[in-house]
Amino acid sequence: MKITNATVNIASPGRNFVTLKIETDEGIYGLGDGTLNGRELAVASYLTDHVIPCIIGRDPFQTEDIWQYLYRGAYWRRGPVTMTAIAAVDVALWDIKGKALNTPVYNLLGGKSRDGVMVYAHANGKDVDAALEDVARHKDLGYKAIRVQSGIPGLSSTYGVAKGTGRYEPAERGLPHEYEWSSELYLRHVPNLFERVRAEFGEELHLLHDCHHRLAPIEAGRLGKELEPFHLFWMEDPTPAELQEGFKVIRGHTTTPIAVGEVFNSVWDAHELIRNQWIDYLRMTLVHGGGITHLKKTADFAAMYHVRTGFHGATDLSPVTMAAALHFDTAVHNFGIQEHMPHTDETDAVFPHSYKFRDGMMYPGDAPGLGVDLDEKLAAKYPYQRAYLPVNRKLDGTLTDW
Ligand code: EZ4
Ligand code: CO
Repeated sequence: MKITNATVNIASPGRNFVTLKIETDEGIYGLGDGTLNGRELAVASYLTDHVIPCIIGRDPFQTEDIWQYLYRGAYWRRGPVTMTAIAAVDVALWDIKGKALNTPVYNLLGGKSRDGVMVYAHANGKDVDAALEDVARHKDLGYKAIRVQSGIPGLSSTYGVAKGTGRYEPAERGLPHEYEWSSELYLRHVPNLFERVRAEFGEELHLLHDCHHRLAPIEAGRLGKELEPFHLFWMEDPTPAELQEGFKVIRGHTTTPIAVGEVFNSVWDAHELIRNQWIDYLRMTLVHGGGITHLKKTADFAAMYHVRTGFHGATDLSPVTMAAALHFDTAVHNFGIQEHMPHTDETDAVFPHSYKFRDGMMYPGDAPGLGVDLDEKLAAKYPYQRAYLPVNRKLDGTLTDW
């Protein structure tokens, strides 16, 4: 089998997505997600101008050699644009393999290790009462694990909380919007939020929280310690992770489990975190972490250090990534949990898929390959729209981590 053609589709059904379609001489094609939130066109160009010309004529079954060719062969290694482009190719090739062998991708990764994949939902509200209502709503939908974020008294807006009555979507149309931040106000508020959630819902629900890289390590240590009575499933991205040793400080102060890495793109972003057992869950996922080929090796390495997977699954990860993640989660032994932020109806219509949600769990379905498609005619009705993630400023105007 040979790769004969590859095309990049850029569409905005509810939000922007970049999708790679790789075609073969046997009529089988595969899909890969190349969406990098707020930087979509850079990946599209990397694919169209630099990657696609190099893969035409190759054997699509050679996922290992093609991965090495695009990684080592580029000389310039790593980085989110490069690794997202490599991931798009890699995932599309696994899709082709599954279709060619007439089997779901999970069977190529070790087969089913579990019947279903536990997912967590996002609950949020402008204040604690509204957040509690949203937790109740998600519990009624069947979720067994729920991430809780709420507005912070004294701040006009914050990460994870919907602005109006609509759903929360981090990227906003136009140029970057500016948000306010104060770690002091945040640290004062969050323990109260979780005290109220546990008092109302008891111990059974798994509770998660995303600090979204805003704290210094010692502040994160304090928060983790104060959250201990509420038994969180995890505290996510407590501090920016360029300095991997920062997590040693956090670990020294709290038993609240730590998840990190939705912005990672290589095992080298996490190898100190993993081998020193400073984290419990790794969030680096297929689309930004070099695809199935690199994540499988990373997950196997993490397993030796009791680190489990907790894949990023926000709306900027397209249904192609969601499908691929569910196959991976079904097969990999050290699966922990999968994030689930449902896509809009427009997105779901452009990407018909066989995965399903039922009673707090998701299932990849048994279609050959990934079980997801791209309706190119419908996608053409939704042209790309410029959108960015917000930026964050402290109350005195200093730019800080969003
Ligand atoms: O901010 O996906 O845990 N989920 C998250 C997301 C990220 C966005 C960035 O593109 O942190 O909301
Ligand atoms: Co996050």
